[in-house]
Amino acid sequence: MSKSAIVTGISGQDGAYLAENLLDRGYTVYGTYRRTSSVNFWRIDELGISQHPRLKLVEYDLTDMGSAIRLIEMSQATEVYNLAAQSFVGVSFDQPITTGQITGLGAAYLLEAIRTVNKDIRFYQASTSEMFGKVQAIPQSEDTPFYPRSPYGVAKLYAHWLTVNYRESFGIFGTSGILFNHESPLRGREFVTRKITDTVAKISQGKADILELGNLDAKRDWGYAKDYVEGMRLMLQHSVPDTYVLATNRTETVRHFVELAFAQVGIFLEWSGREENEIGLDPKSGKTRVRINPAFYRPAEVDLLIGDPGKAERELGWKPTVQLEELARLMVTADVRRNATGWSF
Ligand code: NDP
Ligand code: GDR
Repeated sequence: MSKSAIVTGISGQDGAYLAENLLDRGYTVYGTYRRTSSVNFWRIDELGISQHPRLKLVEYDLTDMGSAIRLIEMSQATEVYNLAAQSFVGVSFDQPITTGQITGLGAAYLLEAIRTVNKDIRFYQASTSEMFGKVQAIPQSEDTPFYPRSPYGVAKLYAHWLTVNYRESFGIFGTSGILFNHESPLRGREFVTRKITDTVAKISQGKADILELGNLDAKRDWGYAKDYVEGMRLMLQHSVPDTYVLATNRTETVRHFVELAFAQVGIFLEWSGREENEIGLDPKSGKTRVRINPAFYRPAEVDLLIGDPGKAERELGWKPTVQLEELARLMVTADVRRNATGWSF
């Protein structure tokens, strides 16, 4: 009989790639989504798996204990990947309580259901480098102290520690993956890389004039989402539950990613001005293509993230395979194609 796994947040970037990965390996995947008047499955449609006979789409409320128990019972799953979350850091400052309920407590309902129904189920919690926030060491590893800088980071820290606590208190196979930023053509457009690549594609086709951004100096360790979902899978195949960092160990500024993306369409930006007055100019056309909009600044920023994936490399054999230059190319290419056909999510 094929293995069954639950993937919460099937409509998101990682949910879609993880489902694809597990289906390819013969799993039956129970992918959960939230009830809305019109559910959007564009990512699993784009991957061509939405009609897969072993993909079961299940409506699921992350904050309903009964739903959690029924989901675990009905699916007979042996692995649960908890990916669903209010995952946008910026929004969490405006919606801290909802973020806590979904991103934090959402994990608690699943852990309680596992504890109640079947303690042998393996649980993966989607933890984040945002828990390091105001970083206490460079690079950040599993041993670096946490200091979250947003309600999102705080909520994720609750879910992380609860996973560790259920491991230690109840012997549950609870594993926490502390993943650094990972991107792809399936990234949501509210996140900075995809906002950049989508706008660059539109500018290259005369469909937009300018890209407005917040803090260009923030530094992130960006990897490729498909590599990272494989890391999640490997964590649940390991002999013992644990905590692992997945990262590339390279950090770059938002400004650098902007340059990489524009270069893909033959625009080599020149920067002038400082801070809120900084602009990125296309010297060929003489047009300003990048401008700062303070509305995109955050009340508290995470300035620099760079992860040490050494433990995952040693114990899981995991390695990132895609460099940032290639990632920018993949994303701009996808957005150029989408925008050319008038389709753009
Ligand atoms: P996405 O934002 O692309 O996907 C989030 C998923 O959660 C979507 O399926 C979304 O559904 C669902 N969701 C959001 N709010 C609710 C809600 N109220 N009830 C039910 N479902 C909800 O995130 P990613 O795929 O990028 O990330 C996956 C997980 O990994 C998240 O938990 C994220 O916080 C975490 N993470 C991500 C990193 C990254 O760089 N991508 C790095 C580290 C951690 P809908 O489509 O309906 O909105
Ligand atoms: P992040 O990703 O907050 O790191 O969280 P995001 O892409 O939103 O921001 C990265 C950095 O870019 C700066 N920035 C902007 N960000 C957005 N979204 N829009 C802008 O216009 C803009 N201008 C500058 C931000 O200030 C920030 O410094 C992501 C999410 O996927 C989380 O769920 C995940 O946990 C972490 O990555 C790891």
